[in-house]
Amino acid sequence: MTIERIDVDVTSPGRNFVTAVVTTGDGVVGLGDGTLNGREFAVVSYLRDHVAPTLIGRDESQIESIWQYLYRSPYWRRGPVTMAAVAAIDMALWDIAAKKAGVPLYKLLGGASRTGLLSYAHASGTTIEKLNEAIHGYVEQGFRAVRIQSGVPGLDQIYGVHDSAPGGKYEYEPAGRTETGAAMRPAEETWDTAAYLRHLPSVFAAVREEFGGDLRILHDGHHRMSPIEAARLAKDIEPYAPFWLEDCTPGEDQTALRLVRHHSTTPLAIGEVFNSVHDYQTLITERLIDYVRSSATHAGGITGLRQIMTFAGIYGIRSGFHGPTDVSPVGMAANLHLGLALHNFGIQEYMPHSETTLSVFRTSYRFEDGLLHPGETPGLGVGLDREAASRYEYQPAYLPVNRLRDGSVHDW
Ligand code: EZ4
Ligand code: CO
Repeated sequence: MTIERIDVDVTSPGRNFVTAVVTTGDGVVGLGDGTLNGREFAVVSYLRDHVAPTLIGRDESQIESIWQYLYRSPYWRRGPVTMAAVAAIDMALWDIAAKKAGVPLYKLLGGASRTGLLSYAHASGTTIEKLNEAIHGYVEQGFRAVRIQSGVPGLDQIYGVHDSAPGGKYEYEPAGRTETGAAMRPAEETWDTAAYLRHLPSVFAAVREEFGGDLRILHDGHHRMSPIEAARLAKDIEPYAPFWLEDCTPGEDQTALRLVRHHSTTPLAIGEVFNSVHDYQTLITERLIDYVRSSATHAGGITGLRQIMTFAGIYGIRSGFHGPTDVSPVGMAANLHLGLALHNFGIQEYMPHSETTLSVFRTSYRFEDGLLHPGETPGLGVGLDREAASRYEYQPAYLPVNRLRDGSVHDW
């Protein structure tokens, strides 16, 4: 059969999502996530204006060939916009292939290598007490791993740090909506690396004391440290046996991690902003990381992410796929099917979507006893209620800008 039509849906049920809806001549529909937080319409245009017209009439079962066509042929390769667009098509084609085969997608990717995917939750608190309260909430839900982010004395607002809402809701939304109207601009936050480095080891100490040695504890540095600052933090938290330190330095500077490695045995994870296997070349061959942080959505789909994981596997490096709310339920399902099949799976980030999001995207993945499972529905196992989706209009929203105390723009 052939691809008959490609629609690109934009909807905002709680946050913005971009979804490719690919329909074949025999009426099978596949979904792919192309959401790029804060740059949504760049991907929409790439898909509508430059990709969809070139794919109509092609054999939708030629997933690898279409991936290579979209990657190699346009001359301009890689980059977050291009690779999110490639991802959206790739996921939709895998969804169609598995639906046609009548199997959940993981069975086409080699079948299950495990019974479920170890997952971690996001716990945060403006104080250590509030943070511990949030961790208790997640442990009670069955999580065996948590990412801990905490307030820092002297800093007002830190990205990803919120106290739990009453009623045990621990959600936060990465992209904030501020300054509406003509002056629509991202929020601004003030950052101080020295204050953070002084405070964070005491947070790790307190959490270990409260929860003992079994709980896996992760932390995200959001690319804010220089190599020498990152080395110091990795060394200072090492006694508390972190599961990983994520994004300690700006991602594109691959050799920065050599210095961190020289000073510490704290496991390192990086890559949520990467979009191709080439971004990992030095990191993987020099064994500078322990976990790959990419998601199918931002790394060229299941085909692109599988390339990265095959390469990583040769060096014993495992997955830790990105799973924030800006990876749509479709993208999350793609991560889960691949994770279940991979030999070198490590851990999966799990930031549950809001009820509003899940009323538009109907998922069949499940979370039980600390583990995620993609479910047994044929394909990716996610349905999009396009009627409901059309009622949620796009809302401009951005990640905050990060500045140092002197007003200079800082990494992130
Ligand atoms: O900042 O998803 O590990 N998770 C993260 C996220 C990212 C956002 C970017 O869109 O760092 O919160
Ligand atoms: Co991160």
